[in-house]
Amino acid sequence: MKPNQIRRIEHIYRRKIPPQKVITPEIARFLTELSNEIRRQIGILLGRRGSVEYVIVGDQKGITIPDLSHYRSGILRLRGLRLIHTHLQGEPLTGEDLTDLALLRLDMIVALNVDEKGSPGLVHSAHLLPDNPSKKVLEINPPCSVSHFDMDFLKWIQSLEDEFQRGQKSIPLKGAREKAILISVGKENRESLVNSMEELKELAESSGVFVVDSIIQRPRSVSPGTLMGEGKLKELLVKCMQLGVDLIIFDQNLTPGQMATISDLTELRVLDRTQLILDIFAQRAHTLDGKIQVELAQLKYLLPRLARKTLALSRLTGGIGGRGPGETKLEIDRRRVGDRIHLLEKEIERLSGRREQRRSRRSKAGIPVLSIIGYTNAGKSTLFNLLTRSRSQVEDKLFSTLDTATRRLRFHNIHKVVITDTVGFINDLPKDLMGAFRPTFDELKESNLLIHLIDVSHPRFQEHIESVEKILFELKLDHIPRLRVFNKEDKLRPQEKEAICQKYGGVSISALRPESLEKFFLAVNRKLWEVGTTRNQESHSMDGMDKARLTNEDSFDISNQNWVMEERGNDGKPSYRD
Ligand SMILES: Nc1nc2c(ncn2[C@@H]2O[C@H](COP(=O)(O)OP(=O)(O)OP(=O)(O)O)[C@@H](O)[C@H]2O)c(=O)[nH]1
Ligand SMILES: [Mg+2]
Repeated sequence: MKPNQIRRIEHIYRRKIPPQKVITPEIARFLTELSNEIRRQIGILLGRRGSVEYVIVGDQKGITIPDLSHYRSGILRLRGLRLIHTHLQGEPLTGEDLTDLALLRLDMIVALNVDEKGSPGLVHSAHLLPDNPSKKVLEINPPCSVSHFDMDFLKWIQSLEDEFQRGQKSIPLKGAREKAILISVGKENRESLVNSMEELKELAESSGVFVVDSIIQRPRSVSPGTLMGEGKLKELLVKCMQLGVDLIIFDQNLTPGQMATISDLTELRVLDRTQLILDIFAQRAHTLDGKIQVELAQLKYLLPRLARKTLALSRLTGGIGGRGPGETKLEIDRRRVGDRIHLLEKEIERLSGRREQRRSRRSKAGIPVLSIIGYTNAGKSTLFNLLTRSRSQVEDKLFSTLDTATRRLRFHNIHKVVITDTVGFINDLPKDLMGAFRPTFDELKESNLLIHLIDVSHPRFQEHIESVEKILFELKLDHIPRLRVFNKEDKLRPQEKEAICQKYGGVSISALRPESLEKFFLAVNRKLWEVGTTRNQESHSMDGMDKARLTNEDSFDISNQNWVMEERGNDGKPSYRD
């Protein structure tokens, strides 16, 4: 470009447009003439007061808009900038123009055609739309000449913003902490994506999120950088603005790169499945062990994501996903995170040493250990409470139990047993969480019997069984004798529960009905004392008398002292003491 052309371009910054006008015919002419002369597109970004905030010179086909992320924060608002730019080949707004409009949340985008003499031709314009019944994202106005392009811009933009706000407020939080849109992008069959999404929704709700919408996409090819294509991302962003949502949660686990790209592009807070689970754990961690384990898992997951100091991370430090246990602030500093991880690992080691001692004392005493395990929300704590008459947290939420609770009982007034309630499992249990919770899982290794509790009323209980058994295998717990117990039988018809017990092998109960536990006690009895376990030093099989007593006296009523609490701690707290 010639010096005088550069000077003229620089002069554009000094111009001001009356706030009521989108653009004046004088500036339009100035831009088209100059653009025609240099054969490049020229764009200006105008603020609400009519000041020229940026001047951009592109090439013949397009312009590149600079990073505007610092400009007017607040993802749910329009940017407060409109883009006016020239089009040299008489073309209307392009796909790219409309993507910019959405991703940058511009007040308006205007393409000014340049005719062959360099004068302004047709004006093409578009703007984003607030929530509307036809679910349209944006409005493209009919093209017109500059002189006809006349509106009170200030009044118009204010009413547009008001409408956006009304739309955002139309979805109340209903007691939740925040709103989110859930997204799943994958090539699996639709059914498995839908099922997994269903579970993500439960997870989100358990974490206190109100799910505004969930979007499942099965593209022919998954875009490696952003998972969803740019077009879909654009629609999603506008939807978020329309509905007042600034959090999106992916059902898939995102790579550090994907997470950074998506949150840079959209400026939304982005979480994935693992982070959501970690967040729930962070909310539920109450004991020192639990807090340390969760913090370690969070930091390990976060560490590779700290390589780039992105917006994503600075945004992660507040609210969901950024919650460290015990209000621990997550340091955005790799080295310090590394140090902290090291410290936590040592602390976990120290604590597991203490557990080890406790365990060995227990095993010397020869008391068999029964552990209730199973998919989250199966009813483990309910059963534990029923058996031990304690009051561990029971909730219709995923992962309501995080800390292991242990009680001693006396079985049939003869046998002492230790019974534990444990953290629930879930499909794709995050790797870092498994690692951090290893001491908890290691405790399960000492069990003489794993009570695998299954919510038989769940439509996908078979998948739950598979997930749990896969995790048991991964944790090297699959050699421990196991009893499948189908819980919530009260929700099934009698024939149904019989058929399931037959098919999968096990007994059915309802942890809400003590009278339903008869077969369960018999089965435990058989597993522990009749077959006899090598680890159980007290093991002896019951003689005929005992068995007769067990069955005849309806002795499975908890209240008749067949299972006697030997030791009780404060409610809800692990009470096992040696
Ligand atoms: N209908 C019915 N509901 C049950 C039964 N057992 C438990 N529930 C309910 O299932 C929900 C989950 O129970 P919890 O005992 O918290 O389940 P959990 O397996 O400990 O769950 P996490 O600790 O979150 O993994 C609660 O709302 C219970 O009231 C049952 O036999 N029948
Ligand atoms: Mg529980």
